Amino acid sequence: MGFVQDAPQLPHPYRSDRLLQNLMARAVPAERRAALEADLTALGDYAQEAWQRRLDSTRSEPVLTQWDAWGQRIDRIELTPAWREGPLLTCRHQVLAAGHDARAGAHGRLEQFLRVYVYHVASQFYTCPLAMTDGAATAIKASGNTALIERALPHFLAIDPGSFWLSGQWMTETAGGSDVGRSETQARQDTDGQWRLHGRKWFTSAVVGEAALALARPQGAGDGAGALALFYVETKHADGRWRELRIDRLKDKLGTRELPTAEIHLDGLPAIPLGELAHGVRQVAPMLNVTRTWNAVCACASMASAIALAKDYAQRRKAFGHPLIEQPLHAHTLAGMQAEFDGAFALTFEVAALLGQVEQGASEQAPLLRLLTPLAKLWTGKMAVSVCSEALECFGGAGYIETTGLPQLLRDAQVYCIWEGTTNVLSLDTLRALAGSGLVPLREACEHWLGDVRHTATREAVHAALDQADAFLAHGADDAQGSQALARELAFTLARTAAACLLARQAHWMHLHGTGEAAGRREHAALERFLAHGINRLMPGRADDAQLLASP
Ligand code: MFK
Repeated sequence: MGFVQDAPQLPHPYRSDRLLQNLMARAVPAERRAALEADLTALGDYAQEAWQRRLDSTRSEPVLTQWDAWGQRIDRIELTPAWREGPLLTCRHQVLAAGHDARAGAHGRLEQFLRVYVYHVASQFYTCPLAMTDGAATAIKASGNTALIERALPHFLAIDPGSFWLSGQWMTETAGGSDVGRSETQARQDTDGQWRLHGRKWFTSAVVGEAALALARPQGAGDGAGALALFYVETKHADGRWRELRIDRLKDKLGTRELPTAEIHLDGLPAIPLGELAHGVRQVAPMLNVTRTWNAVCACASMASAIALAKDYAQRRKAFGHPLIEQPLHAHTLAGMQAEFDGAFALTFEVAALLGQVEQGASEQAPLLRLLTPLAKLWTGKMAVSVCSEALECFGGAGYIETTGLPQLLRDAQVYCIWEGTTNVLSLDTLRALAGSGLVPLREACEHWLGDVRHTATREAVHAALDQADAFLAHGADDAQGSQALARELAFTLARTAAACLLARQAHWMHLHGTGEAAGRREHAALERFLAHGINRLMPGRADDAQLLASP
């Protein structure tokens, strides 16, 4: 047999991840690191085993069986091995509970999301229902509904797999994905006061949860989003049978195929209102902001895997007499991906840290968190697709071959910019977040992050981008249509501006606290390259979209 190429090996996602280790050194208190390191090491071991298992076994997907042999409706879903292992890993390593652990104080969220980052790819998107469970716990806490807090949170935040419950988030209907105000599901009240839900939910990722938060229109309420209410439901009887719901089918999706996303009918499912019987979108917003943070962290995790595999392969694969890593253009391509990723990682974990601070009482940071959350979500979602696509190209034809495990990275990545709000929905949410204090919270944060950083190029680029964004917003006050049309460019500009400051802060910190002569050089190179790609994405004038889209 002729030459056979070595397969790429997935490096340990914690032990070999310098960004992650540097972040821990800077942001996690020394006395909290040992427990976190033990979990990250174990989850990283699991990730490497899972990658090998993926290559060594035939890929499996969830299977829905609706009827048993005797005609009984059962709606049984068989899960993949990684999904069956999910509750144990989640509880043993506190992937979810760590974010709500009062002993961790403001660091809890950061520590939680570091675990999510290492676990995500191996979990086969079991992290999706974990995100929703986390979001549900957060929304229920925010509602102040003590009965539900006592009923659901001990299950959602359990560290014992035997009592752990997953929660879904049931919003999307055939009439409305982004525009949930068109929801048709009705909530009707029995004579004894019990609310029951009737209707159809069109994208329930993942349906296997024991509970869910669902939007529905109370009978007699008017049209529109303001009239929707938010309800808590439990999906199963004590013996495991489904309550008043049917699973119509599992979705046939481009990616995330191990995740059982379903279409369901609610046939009078008992439901408990979280709070007032209106303004359900406002009540579900804390959940959306948490799941959007998960989305950003998981997008980063997918990019980290793709880049790590491409870098590993570049050492193994030779072409034209040299390993790929020694070919200048290949190295330049990889380095560009790495620099963009460094920026995305910095912004995403700043959001994770801020979430913990705001939840622990730093309310002065709330406007900044409100703005950075959609920015991190939309930017990392889009970037994950381009980085994973570029990573596949680094393997040539092998990157296009299913059994290398690589194409799945790209197919899965496409979901990040769709679910939990598309790029455009999140761009419009950015305008909503700016409506209060404009750019003031971001300007102040940029100054704070830059601190005594002396890198003139960063300061100039950041100030220029912020000035242009301010001018855009001032103009937008007179031209709402125009500012909506360019909301995406604005959002990318703001995300990149924040990321540039955070990269500069990290480079400065490494320069001061890193070990060895080269301390901070790698981070400085990432900053320079990131700046070279440009921060400002705003167009110089208003686009004439109507002309371009006019029919012949
Ligand atoms: C592995 C990764 C993990 C990720 C988990 C994956 C789960 C995947 C499953 C799904 O994808 S579930 C479907 C997700 N669907 C969405 O995310 C819906 C997308 N659409 C939006 O986000 C719209 O912007 C929204 C429905 C929120 C807009 O609805 P409206 O009715 O036009 O909202 P409106 O009137 O602007 O806002 C209503 C209230 O909510 C306002 O407050 P007030 O009532 O006090 O005025 C808003 O300020 C507030 N609000 C809206 N978005 C908010 C928010 N508040 C805080 N944060 C936000 N993000």
